[in-house]
Amino acid sequence: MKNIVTKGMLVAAVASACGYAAAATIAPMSGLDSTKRVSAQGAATGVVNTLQLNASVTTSVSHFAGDEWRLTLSQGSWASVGASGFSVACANNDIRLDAIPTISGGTMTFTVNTATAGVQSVQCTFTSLGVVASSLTTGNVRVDFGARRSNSTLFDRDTNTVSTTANAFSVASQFGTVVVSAFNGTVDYQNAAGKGFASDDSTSLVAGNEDSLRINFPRATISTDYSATATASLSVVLTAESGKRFSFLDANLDGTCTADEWAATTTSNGSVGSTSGSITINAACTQLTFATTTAAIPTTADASFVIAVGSKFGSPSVGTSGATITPMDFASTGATYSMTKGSVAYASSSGFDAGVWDSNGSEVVIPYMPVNTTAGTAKIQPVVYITNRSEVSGPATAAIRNESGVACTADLGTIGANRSVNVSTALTNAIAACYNTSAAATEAGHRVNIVITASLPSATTQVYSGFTVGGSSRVSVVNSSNGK
Ligand SMILES: [Ca+2]
Ligand SMILES: [Ca+2]
Ligand SMILES: [Ca+2]
Repeated sequence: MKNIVTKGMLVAAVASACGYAAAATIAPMSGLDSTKRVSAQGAATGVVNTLQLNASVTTSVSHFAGDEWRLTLSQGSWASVGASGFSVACANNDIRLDAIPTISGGTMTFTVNTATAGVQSVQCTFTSLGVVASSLTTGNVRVDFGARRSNSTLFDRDTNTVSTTANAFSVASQFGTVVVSAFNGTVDYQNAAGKGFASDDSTSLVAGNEDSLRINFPRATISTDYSATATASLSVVLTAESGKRFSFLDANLDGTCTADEWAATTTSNGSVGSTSGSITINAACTQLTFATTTAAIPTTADASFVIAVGSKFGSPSVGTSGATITPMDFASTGATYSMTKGSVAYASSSGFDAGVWDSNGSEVVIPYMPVNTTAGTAKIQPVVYITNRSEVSGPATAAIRNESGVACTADLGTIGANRSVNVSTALTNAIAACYNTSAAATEAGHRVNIVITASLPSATTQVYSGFTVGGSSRVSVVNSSNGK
């Protein structure tokens, strides 16, 4: 039978020299390769259907007609006797066992038909004990011997815990530990108007600068027999950070994405590539799905799958078609992969961290700003303008901290190209919402540090900062953009 593999082992029950009753021994026979490791993936998907063991049991006590013998398999199930070409014979016919044992999962139970009275050391050879490959789980595949008299419920005759156990072979994954190299790109606002990444991972999958996600499926550090080979199906699903979208792949900027919109050469700057397979995107532009039926299965070499995302243009600018890349922090469990063959998962993750895209936009620090929202002469009102002297339009936010170190954020809206935008009210409202929790706090006012981050080129972004007291008496406050 082409798909049946035979191994040999010895199950020996030997008498102890000091008269200790029934010390049985199981050990690999000469010729048994108990170091063999069967691929769990190959066994699960039919690379081998049935593995066979040859086993030998040598008794150390007398056995009797009506006794039962049991061979117990760990990590899997016995195949039916008929399927494996099984036979059993004992030396000199001093013991005769039923030719057809009772098999239930990993237990195989024989009834002793006849036994020569007074004979204690009888060797019985079991040939072609079949193991169902698809039933195997990883670990050492062990056979335990035990016998019982007809008046006993336990198979503890002619046994002890050490010598009546033998490892036949082991089952191990042919995969090593899967490694994910996550996204880590910087959306470039300094030279690419936010439409490309600052550097190129050079995967050759995207013409311009791209950032890439790599899933490495390494082969196991130990060799396995009956390994699955060739190809499997692989699916990778990438979900955008909550509330954000892969809008740079929306080539016609109509708010929805289609499977191949990024292929448009005249309307799209965004580009996606992968080492094989097809790529689809959902209509909401929030989920990318990569699928292939030809993913290499790691056998003698590692296999990897790469997804690259970025700009198809080497130097995109404000005039390049398409939207900017939205910086995002992919959720720690926002991406999945699954390599399968039929219904068997070779390797999978129900959720992994796909990394982060940050940006190199402009950052301006206002080290100190007093704020007091009390009405009247005590009122201190920040006055902050962001000036953008570039052709790029981009969003701005503020990260604020008070004297107690409590963080607060403010959305400062979009700063259009070539203009100054007054963000004073947005800042003041955010500070009031974050910190004014009591009348006393309002009266005492706040002293805060403000860091403004804008998706704009640094060289052409300036901030004016100051404040008014009681509605007049404007005072300038130094910030890190002064002097530009
Ligand atoms: Ca490239
Ligand atoms: Ca990268
Ligand atoms: Ca669209």
